[in-house]
Amino acid sequence: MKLEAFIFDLDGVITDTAEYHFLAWQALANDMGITFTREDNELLKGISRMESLEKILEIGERSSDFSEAEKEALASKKNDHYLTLITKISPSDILPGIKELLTAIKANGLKLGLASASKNAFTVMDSLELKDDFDVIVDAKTITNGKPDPEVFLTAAKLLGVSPANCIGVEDAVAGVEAIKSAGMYAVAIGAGESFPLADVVYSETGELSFAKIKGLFEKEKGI
Ligand code: B16
Ligand code: MG
Repeated sequence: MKLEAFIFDLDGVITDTAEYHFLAWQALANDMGITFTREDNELLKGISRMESLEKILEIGERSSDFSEAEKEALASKKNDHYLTLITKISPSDILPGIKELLTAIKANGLKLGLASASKNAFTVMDSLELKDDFDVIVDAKTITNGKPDPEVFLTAAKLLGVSPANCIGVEDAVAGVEAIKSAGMYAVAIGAGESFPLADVVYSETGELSFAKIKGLFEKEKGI
């Protein structure tokens, strides 16, 4: 057993697209007369576009008001707005500490994977100029079951040719941490400690991530 790879979530870990998802969902909710708060938005992190819409309709008690075709149109409208919000994304939007962590991972000969629930992951990674730094990118278009199912993390490990037990997953969503743990990986969470009882370690901000510290904690846990 030895550390072989890091597998990162995208939205909320590598860059703060979570804010743009929130703004686009909030605008759509407002149009429908539904109040959608930042607190509500926490429920949407890491889950798919359609599941997110379903949750918003639940919040507004309008779950039975729309046909499947109408829901598709609403989700599309949100995505069009989201795409306009992310046009300005550039490498300066990479969250603090991430570039340094990616550099240290590569310098130590480990593999790098991305496991995102977003269908826009390639677009965002391209804008951040990070696409070529990753050995594999698995997004929502590649998989059948979204987080908290482990499929996206297991697919990344398989494509990297590493055992899940030798991987560290990094996530900002409760559903994402659940997916990492179900995949049998070591879980690093970003956010409020009390939100992540399943995580192996929690940091409140990406700026606190340190390759040496995380590797040390992983090795201690595994008794290496
Ligand atoms: P899209 P991640 C997830 O990405 C987001 O956290 C989640 O809020 C969003 O609903 C989901 O992607 C789908 O995104 O509408 O772009 O396909 O955090 O897993 O990288
Ligand atoms: Mg995320």
